Amino acid sequence: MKTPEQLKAIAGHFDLKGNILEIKPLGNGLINDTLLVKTDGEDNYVLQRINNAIFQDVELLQHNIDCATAHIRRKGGKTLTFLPCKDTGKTYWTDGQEYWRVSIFIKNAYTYETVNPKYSEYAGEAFGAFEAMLADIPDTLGETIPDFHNMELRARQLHEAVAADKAGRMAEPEVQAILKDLLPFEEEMCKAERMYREGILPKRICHCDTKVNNMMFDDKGNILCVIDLDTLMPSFVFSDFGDFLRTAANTVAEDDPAVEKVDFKMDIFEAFARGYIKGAKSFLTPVEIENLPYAACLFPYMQAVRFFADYINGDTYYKIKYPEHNLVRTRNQVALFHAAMAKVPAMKAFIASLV
Ligand code: GN1
Ligand code: MG
Repeated sequence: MKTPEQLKAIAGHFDLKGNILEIKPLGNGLINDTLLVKTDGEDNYVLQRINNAIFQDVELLQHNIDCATAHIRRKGGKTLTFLPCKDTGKTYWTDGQEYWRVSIFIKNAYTYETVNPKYSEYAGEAFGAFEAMLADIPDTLGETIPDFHNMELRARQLHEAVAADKAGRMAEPEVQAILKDLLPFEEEMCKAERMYREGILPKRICHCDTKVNNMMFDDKGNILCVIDLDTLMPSFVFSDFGDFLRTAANTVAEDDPAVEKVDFKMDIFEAFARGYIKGAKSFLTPVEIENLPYAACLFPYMQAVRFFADYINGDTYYKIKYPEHNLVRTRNQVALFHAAMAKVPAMKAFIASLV
């Protein structure tokens, strides 16, 4: 952990206005370290250490973000503002080991861990509009984590984790039971990659981390801006549709140990789908629309596989708060996956009623 003086010195590499009063932790991301920099000036700032073990190409990461935020701003949309580093002009600073960046803290904004149907519809429209806005970006963006939402890769990583059994956890009966529960769905869940190879499913610039808490609202429920742009990259629209519902339609948090309480909320699905199709109708193809119910199942499944593989590997990826945290998350996401699968016919009927 850094001392307040060290943090101040890091923030000092950027052109902040005002004097720094205080630097304290902010939010609850699982990957980067995020801090709030309070100043006596007009703006406060967000200081972040980019986890470069996970985002290994920070240059590409910030290139994507610079291009996307500039494009959104050109179109009159609201987005994050990153400050250039005083020495290099780049939107990050590095000492060769750690990577840091600073953005302007958005005032009077609220983030939520849960949403009601009304906010969910706003969020759907906002994420749809976000993708629509980036649909004609002139720059080439790269994958900041290669094959990030590629289910075939995630499945392979699980199989590798099982084979290596680095943490000796394959001996746990529950681990065996979860594996048995997940495997029969693997092929079906990999269908997006197959459709892509067949040329019937496109990749577009997506956000790829549309968790509820990555969207900022004002006090009236208007969307101020989409945040956490690290995973902005070419992907299937299923990423943004599915990952929002994975967090928003779950009756409980993704790491709630009370699996019996997990359910997939259809009112949230309906509201979000209505908003999303409205925001994204300018570019969505029939194949994309038809497969939105699949996306709603794919993301709990993929997240279950990712948490599970991390548990089997000995917790090397996600931050954990207690030893079984990744196992608890896995159980929760498996339950959500089954709950969503049970609602596929209802989801399909609803989507058909919209288009
Ligand atoms: C990570 O850091 P955070 O919480 O925004 C992860 C997402 C997962 C999510 C699960 C780069 O996001 O893909 O869905 O945790 N981000 C990365 O809560 O792996
Ligand atoms: Mg986040």
